[in-house]
Amino acid sequence: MPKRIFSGAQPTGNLHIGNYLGALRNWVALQQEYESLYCVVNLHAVTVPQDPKALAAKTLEVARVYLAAGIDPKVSTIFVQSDVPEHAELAWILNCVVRISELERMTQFKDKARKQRENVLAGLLTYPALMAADILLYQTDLVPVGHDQKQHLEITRDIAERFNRDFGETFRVPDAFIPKVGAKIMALDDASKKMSKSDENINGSITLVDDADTIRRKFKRAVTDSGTEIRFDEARPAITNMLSIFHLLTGKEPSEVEAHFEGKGYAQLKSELADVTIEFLRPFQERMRAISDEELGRILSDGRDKAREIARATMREVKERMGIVGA
Ligand code: ATP
Ligand code: LTN
Repeated sequence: MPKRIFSGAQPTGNLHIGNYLGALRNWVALQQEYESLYCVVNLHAVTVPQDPKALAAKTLEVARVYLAAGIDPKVSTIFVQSDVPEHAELAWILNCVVRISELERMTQFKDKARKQRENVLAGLLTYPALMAADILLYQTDLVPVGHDQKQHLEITRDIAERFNRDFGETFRVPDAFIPKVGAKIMALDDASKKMSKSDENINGSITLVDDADTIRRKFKRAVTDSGTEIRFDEARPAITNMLSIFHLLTGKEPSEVEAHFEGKGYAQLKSELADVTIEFLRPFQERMRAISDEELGRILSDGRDKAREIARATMREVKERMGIVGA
C-alpha cells in the first residue's frame, strides 16, 4: 500500500506566505511520493464565530489556493471537510476517547480562549478530537504541517494508541512532517509571534492575494532588529525571518543569501524581498484566476467521492469494534 498523507487549512481568512512556506509547499512536494488528501477544514473554522457568507466564500477560495499552489487534482484528492460527514461522526467518538485534561493542555486552545475571553465555545476545546478524526479516518502515515500543529499531532497519536489498545488495532499512528526551515514564519510587525491569518493587524502578514503595492508597503513597515548586519542569527529574529523567506522563495542557500546581502542595508533587504515575493505571487495569482467555478466544483465533488469511500470503510470498522450497532 502506498503511504498516505492528510493535511488541511482552515478557511478563516486569507492564506499567507507562512501557510504556504510552512505547509502547502510541502504538500506539493510530497504529493507524487504519497497518496495525498488535502482538505479545506471548514468545520474547524466554526470553533470561533464566523460570518456565514464569508465562510462559504473562503471555503472555495482555499480550495482554489491549493490548486494554484500546485496541488494536482489528478494525483491528489482535494475536498471540503463538511462534504464527508464521517469527520464529524468520528470526532464524536474520539471525544469519548480523549480526556478533558489532555484538551485543556493544548496551547492553541489556551491562546485562543484567552484572546476570546468570554463565551468560549465547547468546540474550541474539543477541536483536537476533530483534527484527530480528520487524520485517523484515512489511516494516514504522514501529516505535513507548520510548527504550531506539533502538539495537535502528538494528541492525535495518543488518541490513536489509546483506541487501538482499548478496542483492538484499528488506526494507523501518524507522524508529523514539520520542515526544518519555514515551519514558523514570524509576523512582520512583531517577530516574537507567528504570522497568523486571524491577526487583527493586517500588516503582520503577506497574504497570497496581496497586490504588489501592498506587498511593498508591508515589507517597508516591517520591524527590524538593532544593529545593521544581515545574517541568520537567532538573537535577531526579525532579520532572520526575512532572510528565511528570501531563502525559501528563491531557493538560494542561506550562505549565498548572506553573501548576497553583505554590506547592504535593511532598506535594500526589504526592497529585494518585496521584489522576490511579488514575482513569486504573480503566476500564483494568475493560476487562481484561471480556475473556473465549474472546474473547481468538479474537482471538489470528485474529491468528496474518493475521500468518502475511505472514510466509510474506517467508520464501519470503528463502530464494529466499539459495539455501536443499530437497525
Ligand atoms: P492562523 O494563521 O489564523 O493562526 P492557523 O494556524 O489556524 O491560522 P491554518 O490555515 O489552519 O492556520 O494552517 C494551515 C497550515 O499552515 C498549518 O499546517 C499550519 O501549521 C501552517 N501555518 C500557520 N501559520 C504558519 C506560520 N506562521 N508559519 C509556518 N506555518 C504556518
Ligand atoms: N488545526 C490545523 C488545521 C487542521 C489540520 C487537520 C491539519 C485541521 N485538521 C488535519 C492537518 C491535519 C491548523 O492548522 N490550525
